[in-house]
Amino acid sequence: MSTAQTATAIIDPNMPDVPPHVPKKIYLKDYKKPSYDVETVDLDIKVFDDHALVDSTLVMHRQAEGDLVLYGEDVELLEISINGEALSSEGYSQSDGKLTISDTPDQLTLQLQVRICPQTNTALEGLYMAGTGSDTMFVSQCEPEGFRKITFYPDRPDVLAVFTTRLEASKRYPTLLANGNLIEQGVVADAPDRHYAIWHDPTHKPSYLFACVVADLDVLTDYYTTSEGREVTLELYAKAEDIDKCHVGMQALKDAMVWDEVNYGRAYDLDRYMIVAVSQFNMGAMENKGLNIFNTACVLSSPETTTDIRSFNVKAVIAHEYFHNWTGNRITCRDWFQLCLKEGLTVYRDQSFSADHQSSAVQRIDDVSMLRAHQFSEDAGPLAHPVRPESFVEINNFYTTTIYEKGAEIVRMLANTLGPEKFRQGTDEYFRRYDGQAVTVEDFLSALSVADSKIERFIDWYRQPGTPVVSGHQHYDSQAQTLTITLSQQTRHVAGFDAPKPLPIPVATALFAKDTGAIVAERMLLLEEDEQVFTFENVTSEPIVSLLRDFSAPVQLNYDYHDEDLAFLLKYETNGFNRWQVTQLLVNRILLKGHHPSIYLQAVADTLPQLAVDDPMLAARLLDIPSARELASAIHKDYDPSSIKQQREGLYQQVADSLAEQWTALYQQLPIQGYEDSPKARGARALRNVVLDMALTAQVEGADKWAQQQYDNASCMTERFGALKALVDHQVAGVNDYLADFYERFKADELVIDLWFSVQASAEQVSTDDITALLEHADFDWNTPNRVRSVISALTSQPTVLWTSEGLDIYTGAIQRLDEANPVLASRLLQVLARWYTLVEPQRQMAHDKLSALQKQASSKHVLESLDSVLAA
Ligand code: 0A1
Ligand code: ZN
Repeated sequence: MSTAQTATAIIDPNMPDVPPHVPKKIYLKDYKKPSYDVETVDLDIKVFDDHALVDSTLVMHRQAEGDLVLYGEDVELLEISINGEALSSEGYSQSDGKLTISDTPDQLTLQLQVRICPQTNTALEGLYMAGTGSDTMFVSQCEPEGFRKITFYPDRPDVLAVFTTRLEASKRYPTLLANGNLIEQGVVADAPDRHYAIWHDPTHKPSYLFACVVADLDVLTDYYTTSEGREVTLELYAKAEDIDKCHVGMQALKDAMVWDEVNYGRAYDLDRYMIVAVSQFNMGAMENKGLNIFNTACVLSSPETTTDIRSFNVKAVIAHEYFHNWTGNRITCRDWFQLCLKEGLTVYRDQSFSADHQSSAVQRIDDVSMLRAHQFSEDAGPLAHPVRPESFVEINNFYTTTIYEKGAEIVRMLANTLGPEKFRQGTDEYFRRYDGQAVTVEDFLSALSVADSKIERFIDWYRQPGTPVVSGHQHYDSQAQTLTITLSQQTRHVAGFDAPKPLPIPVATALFAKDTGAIVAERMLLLEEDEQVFTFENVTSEPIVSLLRDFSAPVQLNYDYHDEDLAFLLKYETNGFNRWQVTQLLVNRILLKGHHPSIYLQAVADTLPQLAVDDPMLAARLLDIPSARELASAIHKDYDPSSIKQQREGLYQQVADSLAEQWTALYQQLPIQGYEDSPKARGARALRNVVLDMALTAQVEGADKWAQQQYDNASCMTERFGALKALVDHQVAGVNDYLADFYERFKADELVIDLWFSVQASAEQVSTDDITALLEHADFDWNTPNRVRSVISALTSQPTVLWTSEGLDIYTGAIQRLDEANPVLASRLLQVLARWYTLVEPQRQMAHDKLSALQKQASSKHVLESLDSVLAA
């Protein structure tokens, strides 16, 4: 059989021989069905002190021509047999992480025994040991290709099987969990200090959704009855000292279960839903079937230790993982090129859930800020890729904001284009048609197009990289009483892709009467050509136009507004997102185009007092000045971090000074009261922290004391940490005592100590010496991604420090150090440097040299692939 016919043919067979350090690309166009399907898998995982043994029995049948191919990495093969007959080493071949067996029967039972070493697995993929000393646990992480680090397996998402898992370990680890239902447990015969548990998952699932946990954890239990009458036991597992921080997550889980029933008609399908909190985890959380594994930062929450922002994020991540049960698990991806199929749709669903639990305008503002700061800059740089990529070397490098957040924006456009009823009709059809299957983006669009065939035109959004720029102007004809709006679109041509085509862009539009501020017309314009003219009839006087309301498409908008028009919209727009949007436009014009700030300052002064009463959270956002990093993403050449910092600080100072009179009144209007978890209370806390920072900036008399008192009398972490951040950023006298106090109070709580590290590492005045000192602190730990991010990622919020020789040495040094130990994390850190080439000289050359030096040292394909792209800029 030729290799082109095997399952492995997704690796380009035409690739010339390349030096080993240049990783091989895999192409979507080469997709081939696997030659074998797996009906059932029986796993037996025995964990010992310094290794684990994994026995597996796979019942398989042929579904296409080709050899039987299994993937395996860092696994030592001890035994292999087919239909009970042991294979000698001539019976199979092993190379490049693949085990290939030729001339196999159509129906077979494959048995394997392998040895793995979770104790030395620092990559946090496969089965790994988390923790140290007597405080350890074993956890799995299989998405995307981690299962092959547990045993040899046809580890690809289009192979779906029924798993039965036996776990065996010392009784020091009383918690033995795997997917599905617990069917048996007991003591191991001949080894009374060891016990086992057997779990059976009746659903067909790909190996990336497999999970197991061997640990000593407490559990918070609750119950939920689904709309179909199923009694579900809900269990949240955490260390004993953290179990009281699981209530927020448990409530969020129940809320998410109701929400999915009401909004998508989707009920849960097993009798048990488990969540396990682990402190060493590369990402936020993982949706394994019936057994989610969560980074502690995304599941633990209590008012005393968790800020409102993080607590809200906990709820969103719980919902996200729960929603995956239908969008990802029951309907999964045919191959990893389709990652956005599950992620874009699930992010859209979690964003909608969150919007139902706070002001929908604030939710949209936060989602769009994130998209603009991270995804727009990714799309503008050398790591730009389509939402559905066509090739990759290492799929781990594609868990990007493009696939997640831009993917969600596409689903949002589809939902808005269809309207709620048709979108529901379309998603119902998607679930009906593809339940239990591994499918593609085309399948998704084809199901939605049952509701309206124009949906299929959106496929180009999945294929084309780059952020479209929509430009427009208007013409009012007073004779004809018509307003014409001309819109055009342009997308940059990204090397390696076809010339860009015009995309269908929904532009939500409203016309406002200049005299009354009332809306006189509202329409969704669908821009589908390079340029189009839209006419509004019976417009009796020239209106102010508000475009892209609620951010109806992920594009950049250039419209010939006067600053006064924007100030008008801040006053009269009814869409909260667009009110915020105009303040951001004004700020951008001041900072990047030199506009005079007076109109902006006046507009904010006029709006703030009332908004602070009506919607304090929106008021807090209104004072946003885009971060240095977001501003940098709009600069394509000669980016000078110090000049951006200066201008940004200058404008911030002007806002603070010009409203100096108001801060005292506003701060006092928002007194510290007992803790309450409502949108209004969260809004008041957010605004109070912003006002405190403004007051300190304006050197309002007594503001130092407000910060100290807020710290001392805080009712919750949002207040205490807000005060600490203000004390640190403004170097208020006694700040070191406050930092020491914070450390002493919370030193037993890793997540709070992460905050302690990050508030210092991202401080306005931080120096590279400070960063080095933090890295040398006894509590710093390279093996815990949250801790690494609390210093290394925090540094990226101070570009004037990051883009210095010492700053880059620290940052690239961290990547180098993690390259082998944890390549997923190393590569994610590296991707943040992608826009180095926009820097002004001599920083540009210096950044280039440091990245080239890193390239010479790096060895993981994750880091090498990212460096290849990043250096090609
Ligand atoms: N599917 C998860 C994200 C995730 C991806 C990779 C991981 O390990 C390398 C872990 C989690 C989600 O979307 O929530
Ligand atoms: Zn996800």
